[in-house]
This record gives sequence, C-alpha cells and structure tokens, in this order.
Amino acid sequence: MTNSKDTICAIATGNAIGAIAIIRLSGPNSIAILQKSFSKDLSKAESHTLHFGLFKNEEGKIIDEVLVSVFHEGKSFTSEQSIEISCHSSNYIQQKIIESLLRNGCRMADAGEFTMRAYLNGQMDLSQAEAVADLIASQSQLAHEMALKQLRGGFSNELKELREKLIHFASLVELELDFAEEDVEFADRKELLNLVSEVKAYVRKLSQSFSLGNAIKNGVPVAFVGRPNAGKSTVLNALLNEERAIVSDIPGTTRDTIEENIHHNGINFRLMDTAGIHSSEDTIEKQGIARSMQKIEEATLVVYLFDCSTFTEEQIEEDELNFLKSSNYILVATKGDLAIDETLKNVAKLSEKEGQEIPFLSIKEEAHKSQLLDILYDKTIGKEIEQHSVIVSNARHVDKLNKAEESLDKAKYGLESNMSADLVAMDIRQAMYQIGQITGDISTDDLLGNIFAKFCIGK
Ligand SMILES: Nc1nc2c(ncn2[C@@H]2O[C@H](COP(=O)(O)OP(=O)(O)OP(=O)(O)O)[C@@H](O)[C@H]2O)c(=O)[nH]1
Ligand SMILES: [Mg+2]
Repeated sequence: MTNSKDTICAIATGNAIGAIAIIRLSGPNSIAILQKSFSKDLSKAESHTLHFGLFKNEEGKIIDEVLVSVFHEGKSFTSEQSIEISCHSSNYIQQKIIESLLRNGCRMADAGEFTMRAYLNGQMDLSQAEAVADLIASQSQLAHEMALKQLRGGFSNELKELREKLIHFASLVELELDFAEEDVEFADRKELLNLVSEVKAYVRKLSQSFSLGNAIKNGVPVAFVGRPNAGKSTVLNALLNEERAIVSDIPGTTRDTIEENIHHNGINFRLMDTAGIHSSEDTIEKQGIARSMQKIEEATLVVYLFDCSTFTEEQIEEDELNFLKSSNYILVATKGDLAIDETLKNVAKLSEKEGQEIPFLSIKEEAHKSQLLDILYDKTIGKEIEQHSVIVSNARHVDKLNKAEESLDKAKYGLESNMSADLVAMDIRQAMYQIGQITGDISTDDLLGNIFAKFCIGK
C-alpha cells in the first residue's frame, strides 16, 4: 500500500514520441526535490504558476530547458503538493531527469499511484478513479463521453444517496434488536420495502446497461458471412475505402478472417470478413470455414450476405439452419446492380418470409455504405442507447451490482414474509457492502491493489 509521505515521480506521457514529455511529482517534498536540480527559485512560487528554467544534474550539467508547473497542497489532482516538468521528449533526457529526482529523494510511482492518491485523499470516489483509466483508453466518441460522464460523478452520486438511505434503515432495524424483548418497530416496514424495491430497480437498471456499456467501450464485433462469392470482401473494402481484402470472381478467395475497425455514430465497429461457407474438401478452406463459424459466435451481429442475382430460397434456409440459427443476424442482398424484376420479386418474397426488411447493396452505389453502417448501428446500439441514461461499462461494477441485487432480493423476500429483523438487517448490510465497494466507501487494500495495478505508471 502507498505511503503518502513519500514523494513519487513518473513519466506521465508514456513512451509516446512527441515534441515534449511530462514528468510528474507528487508528495510533500515535490518542490524541495525539484529545487535541487532547477535553476529558478520556487520558494515563493504560487500554485498554478509556470516557470521556465534549466534542469541540471548534480554535477551542474544542463540536462534540458524545461517548463515547470507548480501545484500547492490541496490544489492538485492528487491533492498533494505536485510538480509537472515539461521537457523535450528524448528518452535520454527523460531518464536523466528521473535519475536526478530519484537521487534527490523521490521514489518511482507504482502503477496508478497518482490516481490512487487522488482517491485516498478524497478527490474522487473509486468509480471516478476507474473512469480516469477508461478516459485515457477511450477510442471512440461514445466511449469518451461515457468515461467523462463517470469521471464527473455518473451514477456514483445516486448510488451513494440510496446507500445512505439504506444505512439509515438498517440502523433502525438493528436498533430494534437491542429492544428484542419489547417487540418494537422503529423502521416502518412498508417504507423500508419501498426503499429496497427502489434500490433494487436502480441497481438492475444499471447492470442491464452493461452489455451496451461494454459495446461502447470495447467496440461492436460484426461478422460478414455467406456463401463464397457473395460479395463479403467487396463490402468490407467499400466500408474501409481501401482494398484491404482480395476480391475475385473465384469462389473461396478469402481463406482467413480479416478484421478491421471502423467508426460510425461515435461507435467503434470491429468488422470481420470471413471465408465463404459451403461444403469443401480443401484442407485450408476447411480451416477458414471453421474460423468463420468461430467469428459467428464472437459477433454481436452477424450480417449474412447473399448474391441477389443467383440465390435460391433453399440455399438460405439451409444456411440459416446450419450456421445462423443461434446468432443475432440480418440478411443483406448484394450485387443490387445486377437485379432484374424477377430478383426484386424473389427478395421481396424472402423479406416477407423472414419478417425483416432486406437492404440491397451494390458496389456501384456510394450511398449504400452509410446505409449499411446505419443498419449496423440500429441493430446493435441504437435501440438500447435510448433506454439507458446511465451506462455501466466496468465488469467489476456489474459484478458488485449483481451481488447487491441478490441481497436486495433476499431482503425484499424477508420483509414480505415478515422474517425476523436480524435476517433482514443482514441482507441489507450485505447489499450496502456491495454498493459501497463500487464507489469505494468500502475498500480494502486488496481491492485497491487490484484496481490500480491495471493502470499504467504515471497515471
Ligand atoms: N456487379 C457486382 N459485382 C460484385 C458486387 N460485389 C461484389 N461483386 C463481385 O463478386 C465477386 C466476388 O466478390 P468477393 O467480394 O470476392 O466475394 P466474397 O464473398 O468475399 O467471396 P469469397 O471470399 O470467395 O467467399 C467479385 O468478382 C466481385 O467483383 C456488386 O455489388 N456488383
Ligand atoms: Mg472474400
């Protein structure tokens, strides 16, 4: 566990190559330690001021011209006295500065220690601290918005309020236990039942948003599947605007799966082009087809593409039976430019039978690309995002929420069936314990160690 009396330092800008790098210090001796190497006097420097000067090693040799930011205790990210040194981003310079700082009394920060200190010093709760990591890792607009929302409070405040109310009632119920002989009821059972139901509903709403949160955070896997020559690779290339996959009129062109990311409506879609599925004796093709099957399982949405100019209903039925059955899939007709009246009729018939609209794609139509992406969005994110104003994206949180819900269920049952106060109180306490672990009102060294070890050094 961290000792906040130490002054810690680390490179905050990772291994990124850029014009400048930032080295961070936090702890009671930050200014004093830097002062030993810095050419300007910082003894009267006010908080949030910048100072340009020379960073020198112990022999007085100039290492770099740097810009130093000063933050006083109570006014920094960690709430401790802090310094940020902006230097030129040569690895050599960074290492030399770190060496001097270590020699002058700093120690290297552990992974996530700056954020852990911010949490321990009450600057943020635990779920907000975790949001710092999410914010840094965010790769798409919605992932960024979600992390930012959580960093600014998100569902923590509401959870805290509900937990406070539960604490109040749990203590009343426990008080009753002290007067067991007298058969008194301090906690109004009806009110308590309402509260337990309210908390349970909220907890459930949060945990149900997890699949959406996970999709926003980690991207949505979408598999393009179908028979050989259906036009799967052509569609992938068109969406990516590059000749990523080989396209040819020889059936069985794609042997391996190809995965690429594309952003649409703030979401990262992981597109997977797969080998055309049919019965094959070719060993390599067979392996490719096995991979296609695996991708079908991985995908949140499977896009089944069929050539509208050659398909038969029997073929599609067979494929639905063979490999689409347990997946969430949509049908898409390709080679729309080759469609004749009869094709249109056949697809319309199929569409009616399937109970879904079947869009036509053609490489000749630029507009089809964004139409397909809109469909992917609607079928995966679109409906759900309207239902969830708060979104959970952290697996640890959802685990605690599920456990809290279990205990609340028990408490609810206990209240409804007039069970003894001590049993009800125990279930409520258990729910509070789980909720408290999300916000960090309850934390153990192990829990914190686990969470912050996943951070990088310098965060
Ligand atoms: N006219 C027309 N031809 C298309 C269209 N899309 C694909 N094709 C042609 O159909 C053939 C097969 O396309 P691919 O994209 O390689 O098909 P695939 O589904 O990836 O095939 P496999 O990798 O063999 O499973 C190629 O000759 C493409 O040029 C389209 O919209 N219109
Ligand atoms: Mg292909």
